[in-house]
Amino acid sequence: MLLRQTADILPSEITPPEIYRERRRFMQGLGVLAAGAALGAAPDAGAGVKLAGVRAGAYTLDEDKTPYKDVTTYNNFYEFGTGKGDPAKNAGSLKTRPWTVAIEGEVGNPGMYDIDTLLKLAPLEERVYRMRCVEGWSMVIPWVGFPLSELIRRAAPTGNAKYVEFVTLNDPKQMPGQRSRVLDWPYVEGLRLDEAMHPLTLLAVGLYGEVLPNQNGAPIRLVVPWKYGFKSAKSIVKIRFVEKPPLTAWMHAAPREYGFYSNVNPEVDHPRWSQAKERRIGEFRKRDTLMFNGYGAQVAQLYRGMDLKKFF
Ligand SMILES: Nc1nc2c(c(=O)[nH]1)N[C@H]1C(S)=C(S)[C@@H](COP(=O)(O)O)O[C@H]1N2
Ligand SMILES: [Mo]
Repeated sequence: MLLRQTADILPSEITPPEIYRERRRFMQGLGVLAAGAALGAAPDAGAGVKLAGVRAGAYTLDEDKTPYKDVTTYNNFYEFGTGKGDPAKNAGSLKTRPWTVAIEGEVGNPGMYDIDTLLKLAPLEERVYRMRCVEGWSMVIPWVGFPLSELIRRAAPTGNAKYVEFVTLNDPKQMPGQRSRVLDWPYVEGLRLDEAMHPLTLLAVGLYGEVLPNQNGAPIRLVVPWKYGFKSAKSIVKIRFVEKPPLTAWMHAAPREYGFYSNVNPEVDHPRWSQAKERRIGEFRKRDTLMFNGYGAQVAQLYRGMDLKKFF
């Protein structure tokens, strides 16, 4: 079943395939693609393809953006290896078309969305967000996407939907890192329904105005800027509405170290290291990590009355 697909389509569209192919032929003529392959760059279909009709979003930042090069070559995406450079090197094997996202569970409108329908679900916005990895590094990334709430509204959660589960593709043929058992695949993440509905919570389909590179979670990934980066699940194939908190991949792997909430909090250390400071990629001197990654004015009320040391 498809969800109100025609009524909600808006004129924001990706570059038509003819133009993309023409550009690719042009670049092939120049030897650009061959050179990229020789350097081991991921031959991902998305790289360099502009997204059309992107509006300036409601949230931006007065901080320098992390260079595109760093955003796309220093990654965590264990499905393609555990080294920071592995995703850029290996994610070329991910096929992002055709791609469907299943909407399941406690909703009035379950169904399958084709990725190209999803791209037209709501106007695409640029959102410049601070991203903080639990490992202690951070970046400022200009994402392109739309609020997850747009999709949730159409899914029409029932009264039993209290949490939302996000599931990444599970296919070791395309994701060679899944042949190793570092995590129990597929990668699963979760949010409380009110966190998922929060206007800051984004479904990202691009960055720097272009289609999302595979290593950043193409064709569609979550972005939750006030939580540690691992909450922002990549290459999503399923969004499930449930009554109980989902068992996330990291909670399953190390329950003492990773809680369900995982809000950025300089006062609650990881059992093996401090979370008080961070290194912004490209900078030398460490910065103080901000409560809720600097988004406290927007999100602190979601956690009023909760002991954040207990609900880490
Ligand atoms: N499916 C999946 N999603 C994932 C990860 C992963 O290994 N697999 N890594 C997470 C972590 S730890 C971080 S910090 C961010 C990194 O996103 P980026 O590489 O786009 O900056 O992706 C998150 N999403
Ligand atoms: Mo991370």
